[in-house]
Amino acid sequence: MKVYFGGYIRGGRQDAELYRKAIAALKEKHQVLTEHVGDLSLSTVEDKGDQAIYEQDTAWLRECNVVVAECTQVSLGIGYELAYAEAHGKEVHIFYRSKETQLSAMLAGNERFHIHRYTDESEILAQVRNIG
Ligand code: 6K6
Repeated sequence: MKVYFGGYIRGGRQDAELYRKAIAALKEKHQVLTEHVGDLSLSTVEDKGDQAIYEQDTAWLRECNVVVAECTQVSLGIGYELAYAEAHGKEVHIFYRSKETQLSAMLAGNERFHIHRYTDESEILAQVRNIG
């Protein structure tokens, strides 16, 4: 399957290493369209420009089969992506550390979303390997 992985970017990159490992686990069985989300070497300031990012990411959201999003950190970009994915009928998996955050009711209350709580890295890696 083609996977769109979404993670927090402009607000901070504190979970980028975790995203990189989750993407690597997904790549054991799937194609991941958004590997840059886990790339710590990429700058969040000098990127390719907002319009190009928006056009590319929405094209990948239309192309993918499944969306996987890590939502422990609050991100407007991910919230937008999840609504866009739902509007396009995509399967959506949301992961978050329930000890650190209370997930927005707009995600937790949506029965079309698959919500996964986890506590540590080994748990999310096992959970993403179960997708598909
Ligand atoms: C820097 C580091 C990695 O990529 C970059 C360049 N910037 C972006 N490139 C591609 N997608 C982006 C970029 N900034 C945000 N996005 C998309 O929005 C990603 O798909 C994320 O899932 C989401 C994060 O939004 P914010 O609001 O946390 O930035």
